[in-house]
Amino acid sequence: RPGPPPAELDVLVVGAGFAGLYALHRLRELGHRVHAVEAAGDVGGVWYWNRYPGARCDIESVDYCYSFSPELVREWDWTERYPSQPEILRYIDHVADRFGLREAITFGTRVTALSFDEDADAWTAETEHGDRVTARHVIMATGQLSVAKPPEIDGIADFAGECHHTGDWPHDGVDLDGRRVGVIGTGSSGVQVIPRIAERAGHLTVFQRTPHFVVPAMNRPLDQEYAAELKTRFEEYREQARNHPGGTHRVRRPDSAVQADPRELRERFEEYWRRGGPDIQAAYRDLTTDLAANEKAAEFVRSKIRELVRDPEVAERLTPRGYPFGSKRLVLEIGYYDTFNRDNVRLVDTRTAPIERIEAGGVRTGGERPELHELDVLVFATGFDALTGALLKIDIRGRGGISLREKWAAGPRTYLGLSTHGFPNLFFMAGPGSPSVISNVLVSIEQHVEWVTDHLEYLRKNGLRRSEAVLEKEDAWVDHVNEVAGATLYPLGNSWYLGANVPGKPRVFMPYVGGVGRYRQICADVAARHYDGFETR
Ligand code: NA7
Repeated sequence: RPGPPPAELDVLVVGAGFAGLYALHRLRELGHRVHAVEAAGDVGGVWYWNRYPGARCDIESVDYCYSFSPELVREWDWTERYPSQPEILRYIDHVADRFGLREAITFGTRVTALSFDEDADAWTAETEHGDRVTARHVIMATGQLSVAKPPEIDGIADFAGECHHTGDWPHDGVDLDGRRVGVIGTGSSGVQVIPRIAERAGHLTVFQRTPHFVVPAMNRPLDQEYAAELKTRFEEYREQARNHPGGTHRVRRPDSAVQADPRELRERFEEYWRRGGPDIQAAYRDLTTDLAANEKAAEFVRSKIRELVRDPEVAERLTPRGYPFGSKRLVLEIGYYDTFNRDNVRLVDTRTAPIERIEAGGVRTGGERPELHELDVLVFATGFDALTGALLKIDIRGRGGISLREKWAAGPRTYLGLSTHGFPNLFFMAGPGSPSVISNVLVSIEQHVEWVTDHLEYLRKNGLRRSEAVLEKEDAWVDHVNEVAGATLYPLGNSWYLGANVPGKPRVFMPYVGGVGRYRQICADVAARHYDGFETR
């Protein structure tokens, strides 16, 4: 284990993924005494842990990158439309080297507790190794999808074979060749890993609870001429994304799917399908807000599944119904549907054949035809305790010893997704109540880091030691987050956006879907009004 973190800091950064690294870099440039503590053995955050075969980002590489350094933009070349996990990790590795960040990071060390000392106006952090760090401010860059959530099924410990979660994949890989493999979960991770396992396994059993809406990624080598041209105007290109509702360049077509001529509708959806990627959600203006319009897109995807999957019964099992298209995050595929045309792959629908327990030999399902699915390797692609999981894993105590776990027992409450009343000088990157998880997260992360570091500069210049979100402003923000979500179809999907995948987690729609550009403007206005809504002293 490397040396412990410094005992006294201006700012402690927790986490060394995309957000933590940029926060560390910017604060160091501004002359703060700053250091990061990271549980993993190296930089990368989710990309350090999610090493399963097929792991890939569902945001295009030319967008899934930092923009703060023009030199970095110029010197890095992506190779594919959607970047693979190894390529993203190489990029982050390059960033860490280029800006000499590793020397300011303590790896292999988990922060276990944080408590605020009101007299000192400072936080004390404790780590799993017994280190104690005092810092005026703490930036929580702990990730939105960083706490892997295994399924709650009896008997997992009895399984005699190997068992792995996609979000915590062994670094030396898993031997899949010729083996009997089972995958539980068919969200983004499942849809990525399933085709890659099917190519290698002797037999693959896929356990599906809810069919997701899955559309082609149409991944391909990145057109290098296009990439080079983009570099010549990258700042302008990125500025457009910063002011766009999704932090992207997606153009929402202005007409309504409900009024469209059926043939034209089909042709338009086909065009988006061929192009690949999630832009199909913007094929008509009302797909995310109007159920009848949404159903047209849903019906199109269902028709594609019937075309692509040879066995009609399997196609039917893969067909999503009963919730709106796009209300769970749209899943991008590379060879997913075709996997179910292979002889060595079987799809088990756990709604009709529920998983009863895991046994030494495999997975036992019930229903009309109870069965033991014998397996050598079991893969959980069951998702994450999203947005709040990593924050609530740490025992965070604010003013008067109040605990964040208690404060958020009925769901997270933040002001701007950046901070929470009762916990001064504590800032969240990509927190609940921010648009990050529903946007190009790199655009959101840069905004969070820049806003918070500007705020810390403001406090320093004005000799202020404490900044705390005002309760009424926080309440108003939570109401606003709910109000804008309520005007969309998002809350109708049983997704991790709502905490629905974690039994017992409060059902609260957590991301801010009011738009990245609008959010950015709100945050800028707050700053311009001397950080209105923050009580400083
Ligand atoms: P997701 O999207 O939360 O998907 C998890 C999948 O696991 C989903 O299909 C779940 O079914 C399934 N699941 C979870 N628990 C169980 C149990 N107990 N039994 C059967 N099936 C289960 O996680 P991902 O890792 O795929 O993706 C997360 C995000 O990462 C993604 O949106 C991208 O932004 C990147 P359910 O739908 O809940 O019925």
